[in-house]
Amino acid sequence: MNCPYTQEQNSSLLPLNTLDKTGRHPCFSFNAHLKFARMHLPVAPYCNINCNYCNRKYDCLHESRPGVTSEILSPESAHQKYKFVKEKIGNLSVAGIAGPGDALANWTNTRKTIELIKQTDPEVIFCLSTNGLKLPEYAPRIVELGIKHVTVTVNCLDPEIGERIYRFINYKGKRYKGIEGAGILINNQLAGIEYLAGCGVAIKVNIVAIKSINDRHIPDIVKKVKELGVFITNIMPLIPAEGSAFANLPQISMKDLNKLRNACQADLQQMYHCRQCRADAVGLLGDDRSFEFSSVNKVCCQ
Ligand code: CLF
Ligand code: SF4
Repeated sequence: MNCPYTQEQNSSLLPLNTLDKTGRHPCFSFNAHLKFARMHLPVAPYCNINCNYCNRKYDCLHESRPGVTSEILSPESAHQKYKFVKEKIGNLSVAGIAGPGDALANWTNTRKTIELIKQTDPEVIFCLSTNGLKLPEYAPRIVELGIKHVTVTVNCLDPEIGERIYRFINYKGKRYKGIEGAGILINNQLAGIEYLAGCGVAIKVNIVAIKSINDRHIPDIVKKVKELGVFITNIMPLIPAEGSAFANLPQISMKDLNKLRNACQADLQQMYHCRQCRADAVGLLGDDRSFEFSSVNKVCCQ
């Protein structure tokens, strides 16, 4: 799957109109993360796969991890909220769609939200986060919409490892499990990444490090996605979420995680400053203000 727009790109050859934005993106640029804020618009409730580490039912304002949000917004309310937050946070540079499900499994909402915000703020950087299953279908539309920053979570290249991480995928009206499901997911992720990178989109690959399941395989993932033109990888520790299949798995230690990141840094730029944000996070990466801007005024898990 090759991008029809440009012949060849790689991370060091991102076009200037992408690189200019990357310098203001707090996740893609370490230097930007203390200066620029991001806002997640939780307009994507559905997901088309089932990762064993995910539990989106657990909504808690004290909980900070991907998949958690206090409210789901329509594209129109997300647009209203964006305008409100932009007035209060002048250094807001990124509008991101990071769930709580999958941005591409909710494409109508995702596209509409981006179109509405673009009319108000043509300078904002749009950012999408996806499991990648629908990338072959939507990558051309991502490019057409002018999105220059995309994150794809790739936890393995080998379907035999994948069947231990993904319970199932729902694809083109059918449910696939085991090696077959993991194989389709991995193929789609890699094809979509190659296409987007070829079109000059900056790609970050998130990798969830899961002890004794994929941790030793991670350097191979980094090498492979580098070949495909990925800009940066973000190796994150598993958060054993209550109620998920991996609730009782041990977490990788920060020492081992950083060892892994340092080893992979020899191949490709690594992200060290990820905060594993909520799907409705607002503010600087290190200063989540989502509670301040949530219309759901409740406190849970006291
Ligand atoms: Fe959001 Fe993700 Fe875009 Fe950033 S988060 S969609 S790339 S704007 Fe950033 Fe948060 Fe880590 Fe994600 S700190 S979890 S890497
Ligand atoms: Fe949960 Fe994201 Fe996996 Fe979907 S892709 S099951 S939302 S972690």
